[in-house]
Amino acid sequence: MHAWPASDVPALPGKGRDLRIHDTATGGPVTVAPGPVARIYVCGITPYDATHLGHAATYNAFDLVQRVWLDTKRQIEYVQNVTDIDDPLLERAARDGEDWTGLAERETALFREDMTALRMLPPRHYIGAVEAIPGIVPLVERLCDSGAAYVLDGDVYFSVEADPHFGEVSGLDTETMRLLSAERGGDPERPGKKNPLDPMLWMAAREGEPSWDGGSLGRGRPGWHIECVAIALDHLGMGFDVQGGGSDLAFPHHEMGASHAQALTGEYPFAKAYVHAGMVGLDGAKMSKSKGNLVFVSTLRREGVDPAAIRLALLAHHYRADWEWTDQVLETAVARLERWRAAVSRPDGPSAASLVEEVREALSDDLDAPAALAAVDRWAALQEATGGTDEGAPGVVSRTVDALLGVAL
Ligand code: 5CA
Ligand code: ZN
Repeated sequence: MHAWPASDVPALPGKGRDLRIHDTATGGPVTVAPGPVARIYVCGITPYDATHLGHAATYNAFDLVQRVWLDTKRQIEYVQNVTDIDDPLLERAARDGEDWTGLAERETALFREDMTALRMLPPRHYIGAVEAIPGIVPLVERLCDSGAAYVLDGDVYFSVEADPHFGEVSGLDTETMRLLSAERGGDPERPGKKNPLDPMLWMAAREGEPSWDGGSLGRGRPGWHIECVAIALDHLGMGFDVQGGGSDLAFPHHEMGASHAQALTGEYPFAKAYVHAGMVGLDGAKMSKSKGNLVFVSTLRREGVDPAAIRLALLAHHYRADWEWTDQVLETAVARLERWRAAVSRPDGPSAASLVEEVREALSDDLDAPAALAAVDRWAALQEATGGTDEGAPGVVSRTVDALLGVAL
C-alpha cells in the first residue's frame, strides 16, 4: 500500500536530545533508540469510518516521537498497518449495503489526506492486513506446530500459556483482562478454549464472508493481533524500539502481539517500549466509531478550519492524558496560531536562541508538548510586548515549530 507524502522537516542548529518516554510495561520512563536507527511500529486504522480527533491525537504523539529522533539525526524505520479486513469493517459494509473493499479503500484514502493535511510524517512501510496474509499464514502454522496454538471447530487459537511473559505489557489482573477481552474483540465466553483469554489467530471461512487460502489452516482470515506481529517482524524484527497506539490497545492487542511474537521466536522482548496515548472524548465518553460520538478531521477541514490549528489543539494536551474535545479547545488553538503567525511575520524579534533548547527539552521529556507550546507562547508574548532586534529570530522560531511540532506557520 502507498502511504502519503512527507512534509519537509527543516534542520535545526545543533543536535536534539535523546527521547525518554513512558513505557506501559515497566510503568516508568525509558530512553529509547540508543542506536543510529530507530525502529517504530504504530498501529494503524481500521478503515470503516473517517479519521476522528482521537485517532489524530494518537498519531500526533507518534509523529512527535519521530520528530525528536530526526532532530538527533537518527534514521527511522517506521511501519504502520491498515486493518483492512476485520469484523467492524464487514459489519459497517453490510449495514450500508456497500462492498467492504470499496469502503476500506475510500476511508484509507481519506486518512491519507487527513495525515497529509496535519503534516504527520508517513511510515516507510504502510501495509494492509490483506496484503500481509501470505506472511501471516506460515506464522500461524509454526505456532500450531510448536504447540503454542490449537484448533477449535476449524478456528485457530493462540494459547496464552505459551509465552512466559504473557501479562507483562499491560500488567492487568485476570479479571480485568477478561472484561477487556470481551469488550475489545475477544471471545472469553466461547466454550472449548484452553484459556478464556486465548485470542484467535485464524478464523475459518464463514458463509458470505471473504476468505483467503490458509494453506494447512484451511480457508479463512487472520486474527487481529497476528496481523501486526507479522508486519512488524517482517519489517522491523524482534526488539524494535517502540510499539505505539492508543491506551485501548495495551490490552489485548499489544499484550497478545508481544506474546505471539515471543512464542514464535523464543526471543524477548517484542518491543523495547510500549507507548500508549490517552483517549480523546466527546460529551463525556471516549470518541469511538462504535459509539458514533465523533468529530472528524475531514469535517473540520471542509468547514475551513486550518489543519495547523487542529494540530495545535492536539498539541495542547499531553499525549498520555485523557481529554475532551470541545469548541473551546479549537478556539484556543485558532487564537494561538494567529498570535504565533503574527509574531513570526515581523522582520525581527527577541532572541530565540534558548527557545530551540526549551522545545527540545520539553519534547525529549516524555513528549511534553504543552510545555513546548508554553515556550513558544512566551517568545510570542515578548515579541508582542517589546519586539526585538534579532533579525534571525522569527525564522528560527518558525523552523523550530515546523521541525519539532509539525506546525507550519
Ligand atoms: N486497526 C487497529 C490497530 S491495529 C485499530 O485500533 N484501529 S482504530 O481505527 O480503531 O484505531 C486507530 C488508532 O487510534 C489506535 O491506536 C487507537 O488506539 C486510536 N484511537 C481510537 N480511538 C481513540 C480515541 N478516542 N482517542 C485516542 N486514540 C484513539
Ligand atoms: Zn495493531
